[in-house]
Amino acid sequence: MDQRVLSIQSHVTYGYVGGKAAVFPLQCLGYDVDVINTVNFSNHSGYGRFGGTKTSASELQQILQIMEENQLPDPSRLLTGYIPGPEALSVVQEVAAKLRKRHPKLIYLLDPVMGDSGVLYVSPNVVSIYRAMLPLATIITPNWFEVETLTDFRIVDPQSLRDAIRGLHEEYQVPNVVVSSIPMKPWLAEFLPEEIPKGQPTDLLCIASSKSGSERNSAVYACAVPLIPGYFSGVGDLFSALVLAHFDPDGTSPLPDAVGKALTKTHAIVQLTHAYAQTLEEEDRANTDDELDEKDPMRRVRRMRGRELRLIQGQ
Ligand code: PXL
Repeated sequence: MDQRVLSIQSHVTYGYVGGKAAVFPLQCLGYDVDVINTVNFSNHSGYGRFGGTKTSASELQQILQIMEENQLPDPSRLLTGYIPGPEALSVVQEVAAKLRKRHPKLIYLLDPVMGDSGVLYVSPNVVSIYRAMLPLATIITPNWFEVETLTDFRIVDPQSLRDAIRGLHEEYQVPNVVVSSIPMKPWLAEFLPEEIPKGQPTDLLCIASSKSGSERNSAVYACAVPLIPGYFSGVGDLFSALVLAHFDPDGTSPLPDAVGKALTKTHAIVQLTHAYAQTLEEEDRANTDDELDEKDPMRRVRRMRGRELRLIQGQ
């Protein structure tokens, strides 16, 4: 059977974030991808200068309505990412609810893109809408900060981490929770099963937790990935698309297998990108942003350009 994904996330003309990081990998893995752009920007916001438009709620509604009237085929999988405003997110909530009702076996990966490292980069009003959407999802891929924001929990030790994940499974009825790119903290070692290598202090940890309604406890999987220095945009978008693409709950690729494949491939692309960035002029490959950026905005642009994911070269 043909597999069709509806991908609702941002579009940039130049570079690889949002849909530009997700759609090509999905197509390479054999999916037809229907694309709805939530923003239409020149490049990602890390460049400092970026522009274009956000898709309004009524534009989204028009697109979805005509698709419905034309009886275009429904997707078997849904992927939603960066949706910055509450009105547009409410439209996405409606379409997710409709598809879930029509197709109970719909596989919906919801990436609740809200912020990172304590900074919210969407309207605060989207938080409650995401909470209301969680029961529609099959898999969610929040980062650490997004788990804290959704659950209103500060995660400071193994117990608060367990409580936050349990809350997502039980209060919000999410069967599969994947938290990636967690900076390794000493107390996290305690969270890992004995048989899992603890990795290096510089590793990033990925935790996946899977729970069916009838089970009392979730099954938790963890994997440490070597950290590659520098900030690369779009990595989370690529990772989420690959988790969705590889997830096969009734076959050979349940959650831990899908996450393993997605981690391996995402790591390979970041490695390729890092190796490319190393070939650039010294000042264009620096990994930290310093005060010189203020004096020379083009330097920031060159740094960002050199760190666009090498997705095509790594296909
Ligand atoms: O998830 C990364 C991302 C997606 N979309 C847009 C962005 C970014 C990161 O900067 O600017 C528009």
